[in-house]
Amino acid sequence: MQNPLDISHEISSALNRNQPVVALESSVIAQGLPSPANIETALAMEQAVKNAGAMPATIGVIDGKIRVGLTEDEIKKLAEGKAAKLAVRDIPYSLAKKIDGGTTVSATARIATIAGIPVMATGGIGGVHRGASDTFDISADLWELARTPILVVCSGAKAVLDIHATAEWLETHGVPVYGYGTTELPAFYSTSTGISIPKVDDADELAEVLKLSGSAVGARCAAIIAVPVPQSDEVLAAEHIEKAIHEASEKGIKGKQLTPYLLNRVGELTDGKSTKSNISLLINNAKVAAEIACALNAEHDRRMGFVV
Ligand code: PSU
Ligand code: MN
Repeated sequence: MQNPLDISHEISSALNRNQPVVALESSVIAQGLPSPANIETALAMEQAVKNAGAMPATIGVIDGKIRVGLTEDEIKKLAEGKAAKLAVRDIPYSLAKKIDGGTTVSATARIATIAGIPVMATGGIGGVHRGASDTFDISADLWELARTPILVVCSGAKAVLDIHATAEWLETHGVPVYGYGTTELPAFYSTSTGISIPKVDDADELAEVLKLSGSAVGARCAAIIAVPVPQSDEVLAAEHIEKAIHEASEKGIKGKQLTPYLLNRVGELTDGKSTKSNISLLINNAKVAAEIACALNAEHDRRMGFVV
């Protein structure tokens, strides 16, 4: 049987030469953003990674292959509105049945780790949904983060979630969350949750902490790097979010449809302001992820004695 993991030539040679690579998820292209903003944002995220000196590897499933390093045409294909939303458990079936799909944080984290890419970027991770004590709706992202050693650069958990319950879940499962220049867990479109997190000032300081995660406590899980949305694009959308959640429950929307429905509906209710904020934080997170990937590489080179 052929290996279903298909890493582009450019990315595998970058990894072999130990150059910085950043993995990017594609559920945000397939389900998270409206068209054509989804294609524009995916390409802008790749460009932001390149501008910061790293190589982007957007991950998705196309024609029965897990592609690490989607081409522009493949990104466009996932953006057409027909692609599936793929968490880790959905990948084998999508490969066997040749169902094209965008990978969520959970699937992207797992695939990136198998491919040897230590850093990924997204907008906001999935988490504990409001009302989860009745619905049990907790994103597969969380379990994956508890068992997959990758850095996830994001703006916290998505604002439509129960952020406090999500933060508790991460604490219980030992997944560290570091604030990138902030002492407060951001809330996706907005910067404030009142939840305190340890702050790192820059990529070099983070690289030092991560080195100690391995050497001091043998950490085997992910680390979340929480980056606030750029201030000029912050949106306070609490009432619109409540309304969207209420409508979703009235319409019986649940399961994997819920998050895309809420993001889209909040976008409509805020006249596109939340979508603009989402795009801004996605591009900024891609840039920060690249800076971190470069700092981790420099740290690695120092340890290997290449740089004194
Ligand atoms: N970040 C965004 N937009 C998105 C997502 C993240 O700015 O659409 C996606 C990620 O792929 C994440 C998924 O894994 O939403 C969570 O979906 P769920 O709550 O169904 O697990
Ligand atoms: Mn869910």
